[in-house]
Amino acid sequence: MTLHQPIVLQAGLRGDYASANDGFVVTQNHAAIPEADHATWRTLYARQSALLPRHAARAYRESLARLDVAGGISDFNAISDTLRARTGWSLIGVPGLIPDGAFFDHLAARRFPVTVWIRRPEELDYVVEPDVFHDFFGHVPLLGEPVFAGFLEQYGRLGAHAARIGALKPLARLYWHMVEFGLIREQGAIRAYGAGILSSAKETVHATESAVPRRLRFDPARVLRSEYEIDRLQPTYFVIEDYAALFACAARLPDLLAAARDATPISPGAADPTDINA
Ligand code: HBI
Ligand code: FE
Repeated sequence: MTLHQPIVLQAGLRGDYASANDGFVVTQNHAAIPEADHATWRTLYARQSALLPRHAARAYRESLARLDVAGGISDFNAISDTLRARTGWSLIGVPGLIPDGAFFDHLAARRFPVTVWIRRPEELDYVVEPDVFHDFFGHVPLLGEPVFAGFLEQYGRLGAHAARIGALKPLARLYWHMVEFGLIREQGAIRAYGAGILSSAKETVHATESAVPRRLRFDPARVLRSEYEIDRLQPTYFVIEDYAALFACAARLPDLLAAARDATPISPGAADPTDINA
């Protein structure tokens, strides 16, 4: 998905930005969601959930089961009540991609932006912009995992600092590699927790089972230098041993971001002398 091209609002993006407030929040009119959209959700949910027992991280699977959302697109307010009680996170409706500043501010306040529209049936396998299936099925379950939930808030708090020191690119790489495409080792097996992986049938199998991609031990400095390409299967993944590794990384970000800003980027799929295979 095009998460990191300059977001030119209203030009070319699908959502209804005209009705958004200054935080780019829109009201999710849950009662008005057409039955066809709920049916698209159920189709995507059934296909992806079949892959979870073998490929998804335990915390993701347990949290998704608790949310009980197989039947259709959820009412964000109802889910917020459940999440708030567990980790203090709530969901806000957005028309789609929103500017970095607004995005980071929401994360820093434990508000996760979830797109209010869903892809069309003919887009089942791939949609350019993140829709409610990517945002909700991919990202929301892990907001119920306390340590990851804490990391994501700390991550958001770094947004303003990164913008000030010209390090938004390294910060976006950390999100891409560790929030969208992160892997975790559990009982000796490599499992997916990243939203970009778990919301895509192809990527779920590729990331955890294919012999093609590199799987490297998570090293924050390396991740912050690692460029990526959108709309293709990732050539390199990073593997954590636990979510505490992400939380610890957030505490070091002010120094790491400045160093990564001045370092030579590493091309997608390229090896680096510091690499350690997971
Ligand atoms: N907007 N709605 C939405 N969702 C995102 O994931 C998102 C965004 N705007 C900016 C953005 N992500 C990136 O800056 C981060 O991935 C770093
Ligand atoms: Fe995402």
